[in-house]
Amino acid sequence: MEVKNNIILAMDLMDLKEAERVCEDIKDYIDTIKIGYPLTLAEGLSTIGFFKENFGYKVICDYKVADIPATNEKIADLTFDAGADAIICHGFVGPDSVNACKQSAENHDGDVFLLTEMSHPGAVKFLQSDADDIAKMGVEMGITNYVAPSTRLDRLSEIRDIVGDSFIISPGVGTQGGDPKKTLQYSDALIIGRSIYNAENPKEAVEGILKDIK
Ligand code: OMP
Repeated sequence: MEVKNNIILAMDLMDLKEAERVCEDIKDYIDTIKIGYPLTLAEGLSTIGFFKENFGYKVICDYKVADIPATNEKIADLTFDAGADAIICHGFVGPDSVNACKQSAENHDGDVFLLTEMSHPGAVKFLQSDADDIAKMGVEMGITNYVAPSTRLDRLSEIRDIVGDSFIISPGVGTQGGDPKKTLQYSDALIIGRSIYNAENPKEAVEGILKDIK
């Protein structure tokens, strides 16, 4: 996946009108948006098509799919049928569940992103100890897209070593404390939400980040 300016907007506003206003503001700089449960549950699955049709965005659906294979397949099929370009799934559920998302992605000409370690402090308690194995499993399965944290650069660097030249996208920049430029030493694109969509001037916020990473 190509991501313009190495920035993916995490659109977690829960009002489509507000989301549209932010997207209008930053559309010259951004061509890839990530939507998750907040906006989807508030406004529906049709928001995927809304962003594609009105802004031409590539849409990554962050549903952190983590169920048995049969249920994962249903979730992923619905997501791709609604127009998503990619879906994020959890790895801790094991290869059969991840494979259900991968198969669905392949059937729809889409991408699957495997979430390895998460960016928040609580991820240290359970997920961190398994994150390298999750990434190794992804490599064995032929997965070429990963999500790994900008908030722990040592961990991001280890995951980069494991997944080689796969595509990594990294959340945690800005509000969660991650540094954009340092993150891009290991990662291909930044996932950024609140520091853009909550900014008084989202366009200036993006311009500020771009200045930082150039
Ligand atoms: P901000 O913290 O507002 O920039 O948003 C970060 C976005 O990335 C949110 O949509 C989170 O749900 C998401 N995210 C994380 O923050 N940490 C992770 O480990 C994984 C994700 C994700 O899968 O996108």
